[in-house]
Amino acid sequence: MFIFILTLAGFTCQVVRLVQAMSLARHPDCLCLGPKRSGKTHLLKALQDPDSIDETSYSTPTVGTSIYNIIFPTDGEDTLKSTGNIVKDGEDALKIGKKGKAVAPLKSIRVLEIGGNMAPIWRQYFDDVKKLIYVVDTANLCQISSAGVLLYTILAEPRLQNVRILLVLSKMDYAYRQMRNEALLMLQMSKLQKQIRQTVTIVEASSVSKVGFSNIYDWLKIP
Ligand SMILES: Nc1nc2c(ncn2[C@@H]2O[C@H](COP(=O)(O)OP(=O)(O)OP(=O)(O)O)[C@@H](O)[C@H]2O)c(=O)[nH]1
Ligand SMILES: [Mg+2]
Repeated sequence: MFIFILTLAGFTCQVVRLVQAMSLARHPDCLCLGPKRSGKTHLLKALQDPDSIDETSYSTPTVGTSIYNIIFPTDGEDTLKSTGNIVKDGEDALKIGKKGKAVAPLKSIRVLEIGGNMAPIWRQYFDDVKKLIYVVDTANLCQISSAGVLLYTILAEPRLQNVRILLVLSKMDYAYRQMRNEALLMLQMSKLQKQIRQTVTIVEASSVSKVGFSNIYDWLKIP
C-alpha cells in the first residue's frame, strides 16, 4: 500500500511538471522564428552561454519547439547604454513604463524557438505574444527573399500588431554575407516599414563572434 502511494505521488509530480513545461511552451516571454537553418538555435544557445558556441559548433535542426531561459549578464549598466542599431524607444522603455512609473529591466527571459520546418503552423503560437525575434541568415542568398515574405506574413498577423519585433541579421562573421543595407533591400524592409504598425529593431549579429549581443540583451531586457 505504502509503495503504491509513493508511486502515485511520483506519477502525480511527473504530470504536474509536464503540465508546467507545456504551459511554459505555450506562454513564453518571447518567440523566436525564422526560416530553416537561419541560426535561431545557435543564437539562443550563445545568448544563454556565450562560451558554448564557436566556429566549430553545430546545431541540429529544431524539431518542434525548444525553450531557452536566458539570464542576462550582470556587467553593470554599460550594456544598457550601448548604442548601435537598436532603436531609442527601447532604451526609454527601460526607464519609464506606460503609466509614467520607473520600470526595472528584466533579469532573465524565456524564449521559445519554433523550428523553421514548423513555419506553416507558427501561427498556432501567436496568442499572448509580447516580443518576437525574427532571424534571417545574411549568408544565404537563396533564402533571404522568401525570409522577407515570411516576415511580412508575421507582421500582418492581427494578433501581433502590438508586439515588439527584433530582426536579427545573423551569421555576420561570414565573409560572403550580405551587408546590412543589401540584406534590408532584399527583405524589402523600407517598403514593409511603411505598411506595418510595429516598431522593428534591427541588429546585425553573429553567434560565433558575438557581434550585436549587447544590443540583443538590451532589447530582451525591455519589460
Ligand atoms: N559561422 C556561423 N555559423 C552559424 C551561425 N549561426 C548559425 N550557424 C550555422 O548554421 C547552422 C544552423 O543554425 P541553427 O541555429 O541550427 O538554425 P535554426 O534557425 O535553429 O534552424 P531550424 O531549427 O532548422 O529552424 C548551425 O549548425 C551553424 O553551423 C553564426 O552566427 N555564424
Ligand atoms: Mg533550431
